[in-house]
Parts: sequence; C-alpha cells; structure tokens
Amino acid sequence: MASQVCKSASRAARSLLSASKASRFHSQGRAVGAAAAVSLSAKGPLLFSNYGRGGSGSGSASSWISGALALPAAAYMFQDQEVHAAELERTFIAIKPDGVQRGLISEIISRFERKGYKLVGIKVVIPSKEFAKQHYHDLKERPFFDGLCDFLSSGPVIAMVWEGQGVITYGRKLIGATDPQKSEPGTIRGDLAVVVGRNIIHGSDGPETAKDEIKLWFKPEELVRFSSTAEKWIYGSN
Ligand code: DAT
Ligand code: MG
Repeated sequence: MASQVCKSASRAARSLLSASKASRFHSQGRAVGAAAAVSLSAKGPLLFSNYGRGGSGSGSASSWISGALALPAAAYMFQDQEVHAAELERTFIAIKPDGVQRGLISEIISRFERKGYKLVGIKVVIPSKEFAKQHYHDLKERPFFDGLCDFLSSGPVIAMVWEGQGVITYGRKLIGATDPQKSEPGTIRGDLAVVVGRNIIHGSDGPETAKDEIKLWFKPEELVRFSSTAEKWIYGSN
C-alpha cells in the first residue's frame, strides 16, 4: 500500500516536472522557493531584493505602488522579482596596487556599476605579505608566487564584493584574460593594462573561490544588503 502511494506520488512529481518545462509552473515553483528562503531573513515587507545576509531591507510595496488598480501589477512584479532574487550571487573583486596608483579606481568600479552589478562591500587595505600568500595560496608552487605576494602587499588594494546574476563568470569577462597581451579590447585588462605582472585587477574564478575570498577579505557585517531602485529595470522577464 505504502509503496503504491510512493509510486503514484513519484509519477505525479515526474509529470509535474515535465509539465513545468513548458508552463508557468516552473517560475511559480522557483518564486515560492525564493520567497520561503527570503522571508527567513527579511525584517520588513519584501521589496525587490531582500536576500543575502547582513544589513536590513527597506521600503514596502505600498511605498512605490498604491491603489487597488495597481494590485495585479504589484503582485506580478513581486513574484517576478522573487525569481531573480534566488539567482543573484556575489564575487570578490580587488583593484591591485598598480590600478590604485594609476588612478583607475573609478574607471574599474564604473564598468561593474554600469553593467548593472551592485556594490555590497568596499574597503581600502594594504595587505600583509602573509595575507597576500593566503589570498594566492593556490599559486604557491608557481615561480612568480613570491614576487606576486610582494606586489599585492606593496600598497593599497581596493577590496570589493559585487553582487548580481552571473557576476562571478561575467565579472571575469569584464576583467579579461590574465595576460593583458591576450585580453580582448573592451575588457578592463585589455583596455588598461599591458603585462601580466601588472594586470591591475583580481576577480574570483568560481563559486567556491568567491565564497572563500569574500570570507578572507570581509567580515559578514561589512557587507550590506539593500534594494536599488534600478533593479526593476535591470532584472525582469517578459
Ligand atoms: P587571474 O588573476 O586572471 O585569476 P591567476 O589566478 O592565474 O590569474 O594568477 C594570479 C595572478 O598572478 C595574475 O593576475 C597575475 C599573476 N600571474 C599569473 N601568471 C603569471 C605569470 N606567468 N607571470 C607573472 N605573473 C603571473
Ligand atoms: Mg585567479
């Protein structure tokens, strides 16, 4: 009897799953999942991006849409945004001492900002050599490791955390290839750097590295969570 119930339940789940590929069920399912996850940390009514950790959300649905006529639209945008909240991620980006000394801080920040990514943590740090070694620990066997760590600890670094959909992978695209001789024009290294030893910027290369590097450089309370009014124009689907 129990196994019959299990079998029919799993059949039902399978058919729902395949149906979801071609229907709205999929996005509704994700929206419900996201809403459940988000409401654990939200302190007030949910607006666009009450996700992640630290800080506090702000605003309320009634502050930007009011009146009975607006309700169906509000409900639609609310659900739509929840889908996107579930997909957002964070990466660690650092402007190295050469980028700082060359006055490229605002240029580099503006490329991430104009793309639509959100700055959720930033500070100026002169890392110790020990700290630099920790940051670059996966390169410790490489012949340039010692010089690289000397260089990273030679002056101010702008340490940042950027947030947005696909920011880890796309952040690396904005940065360009490790060797600026091979970076495409239009990328940060392609446009602004010439040699590999002075390639001005660091970016996490994957989800695990991003998590580890954010943890190494920032305390959780140094990262903020806030709703940007631009988000409803950056994220959305039709
Ligand atoms: P990326 O910074 O693109 O993630 P990486 O992690 O392989 O590249 O190397 C870290 C840094 O080490 C890189 O930004 C510059 C330096 N580096 C890499 N290869 C080098 C080389 N062959 N000679 C000198 N420095 C190098
Ligand atoms: Mg790297």
